[in-house]
Amino acid sequence: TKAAHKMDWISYHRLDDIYGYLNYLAATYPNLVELINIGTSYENRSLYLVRISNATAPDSQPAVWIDGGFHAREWISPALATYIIKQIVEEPANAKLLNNIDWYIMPVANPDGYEYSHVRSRLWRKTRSLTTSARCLGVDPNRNFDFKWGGSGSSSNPCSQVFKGSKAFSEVETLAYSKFIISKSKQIKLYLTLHSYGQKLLIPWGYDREYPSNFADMLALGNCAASKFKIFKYGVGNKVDLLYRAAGNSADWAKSIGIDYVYTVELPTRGFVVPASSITPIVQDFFPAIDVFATKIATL
Ligand code: ING
Ligand code: ZN
Repeated sequence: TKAAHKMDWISYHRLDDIYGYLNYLAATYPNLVELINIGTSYENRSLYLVRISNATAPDSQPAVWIDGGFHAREWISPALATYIIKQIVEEPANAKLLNNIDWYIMPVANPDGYEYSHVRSRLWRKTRSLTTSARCLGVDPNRNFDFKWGGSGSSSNPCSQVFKGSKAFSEVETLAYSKFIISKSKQIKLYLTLHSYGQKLLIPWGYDREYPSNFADMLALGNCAASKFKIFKYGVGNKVDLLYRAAGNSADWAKSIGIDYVYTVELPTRGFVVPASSITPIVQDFFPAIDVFATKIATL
C-alpha cells in the first residue's frame, strides 16, 4: 500500500506536510526519486532534498539545483519548489524533463525559520540560532555564504534582518547546503534559488556592480525563460542593477564555485504575506520556464 500525503497547491503547508510529500514520492517512485538527508538544522530538524533522475548510473549527466525556503516568511518559494517536484515526478506530460538531467530540489533550506514563521512570527526571515545578543536570534542565510562574506548589504548586528553571522557558514543549514552542492559541483550546471518578492530573475554578482564572464549567456537564457511567463512579466538582469548589493548571498557563492547558470528568482507576490489563492497562478505561470532551462542544460 502506498503512503499517503497531505500536499496540495491551494494552501500553504507546514514542514511535516512537505517532508511527508517527499517521503511519499521516494516510496512511490523508488526508481525516480531519492530522499537525501544532508544534515540537521540548529533546532534538530532534518535537512531534506530530493534527487529526481531516471539514470541508472548516478551523476553521469548534467544536474539542476533548485531551492526554496531560504527566507522563512517567503512561503511561496517552498510552494513553487514542491510544485516543480510534482510536475517532474507525477505529470507524465513532463517526462521529457528527465532526459539527460538529474534534478536536486530542496524545498525548505531553512526549516527552523519556516516553522517559526508558521507558529510564532509570520514575518520571520532568518535562521533561529543563538547570537551574541540574547534578545536577537538568527542569521540571514543569504548573507552567510563564503564568497565576499561580510561585504556591502550585510550587517554584523545580530538584530539586523541581514545579519551575516559570526563567520561564513556559521549556520549548520548553510554549511550542510554548501557541502552538498560542492559534492555535486561537477554535475550542477544550473542553479535556481527561489525567493520573494519582486518579479525578477536576478543574475550575479550581487556583492558589487560586477558581471561574471558569461553574463551575456545568463541574460539570454534568463530572457528566454522569462518570455514563457504569460501572467507575470519578470524583469531580468544583474542583482545590483535591479535590486541592491548583498554580499555573502548563496547565488554569488554558487557562481564562484563554477556553476554556469545561476539565478535568484524573486517571485511575483505583493509583499511576503500572500493569500493561498495566489499559489496556483504563480506556480503554473512559472513552470514553463523550467522547460527552457532544462533544454539548455541537457545539451551542456
Ligand atoms: N531577496 C534576496 C535577499 O537576500 C538578493 C535576494 C540577494 C537580492 C542578493 C539582491 C542581492 O535580499 C529576498 N527577497 O530575500
Ligand atoms: Zn528571500
